[in-house]
Amino acid sequence: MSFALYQIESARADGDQAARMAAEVRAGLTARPRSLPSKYFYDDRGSRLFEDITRLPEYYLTRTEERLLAGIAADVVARVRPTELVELGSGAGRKVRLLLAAMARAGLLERCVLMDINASFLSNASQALAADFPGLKVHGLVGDFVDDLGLLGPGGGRLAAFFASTIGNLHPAEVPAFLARVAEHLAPADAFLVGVDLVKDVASLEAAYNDAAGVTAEFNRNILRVMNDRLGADFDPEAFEHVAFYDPAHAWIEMRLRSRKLQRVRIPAARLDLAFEAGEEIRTEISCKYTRESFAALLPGTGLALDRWYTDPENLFALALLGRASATGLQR
Ligand code: SAH
Ligand code: AVI
Repeated sequence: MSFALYQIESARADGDQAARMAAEVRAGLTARPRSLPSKYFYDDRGSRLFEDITRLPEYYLTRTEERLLAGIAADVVARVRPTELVELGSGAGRKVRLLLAAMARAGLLERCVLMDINASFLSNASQALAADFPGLKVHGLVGDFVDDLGLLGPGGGRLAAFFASTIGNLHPAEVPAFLARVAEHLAPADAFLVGVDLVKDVASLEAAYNDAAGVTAEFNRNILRVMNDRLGADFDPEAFEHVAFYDPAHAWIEMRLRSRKLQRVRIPAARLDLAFEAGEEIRTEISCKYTRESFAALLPGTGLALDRWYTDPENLFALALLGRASATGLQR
């Protein structure tokens, strides 16, 4: 008889999380332009909608990254020789399997740590990995990869991964500090593998965020349902229109929700009573697109340096393998 080995830990108590969410939402919706933090897309419905997005014909990101990863997993494992794999923002935890399999083939696999803000997706993904990789110790961390990285503890034999171009959902000004915090949890021979969506023609970029089936629009509006469920708000999601466009000056896709009419919204837990004009918008997400140069420009001073830059033949997406700056011999 064999036991699936997995355990789940939470970064913070539910009450603390609710208070933080209320404060963040209040700050975002009272600022101009109004915004909501994109991490609040991901309740169970939002996470399922993201999974649906990954299968859309227009959304080239997931299939391109998965193919690329399948081709380089053995090379990455041979270079880093990790015994532990960490995935930040793990979602359904599918891609990580390609690295775990390569680690198992190399006789290295011991432990996997998944971190996500969605507790039930995290628990399902942890359980499934523990069942499918016998003997693997799986640790699920419910937390925010911006604020709760301390839960990871010190590195050593660690390969951390951040797929999907989720790094693009951070403002570029926040990325160096984020990378520096990741570096604090890596030992000198450890590494960080980061999925990066690349700058390309505007039509392909905009199609990926304006799919014909309307799944991205539902995903976008889901953030309002999350506000209703968790903060007692009375948003009518259908009274907001999905907007997504490429901003070449910032090299990011911006998603917004545009009020279809003059309307009033109450959010009791955030102590808000808001009036939206017809046409008024809430920014819900940025999704930054990089080149090798613009991504490399974020690294100096972070303690991480670019070791390998893997791309697909069409140059749609990249996986950047980052090592500790001192360990790769480059300047910090
Ligand atoms: N890694 C998966 C899922 C990517 S979707 C893939 O490659 O397909 C982004 C994931 O990050 C979601 O599962 C979401 O719940 C999680 N997420 C978003 N913001 C987060 C945050 N601030 N902290 C922790 N997890 C977050
Ligand atoms: C998770 N993240 C990388 C996705 C993206 O493409 O920025 C989220 C998403 N937003 C709209 N479609 C998908």
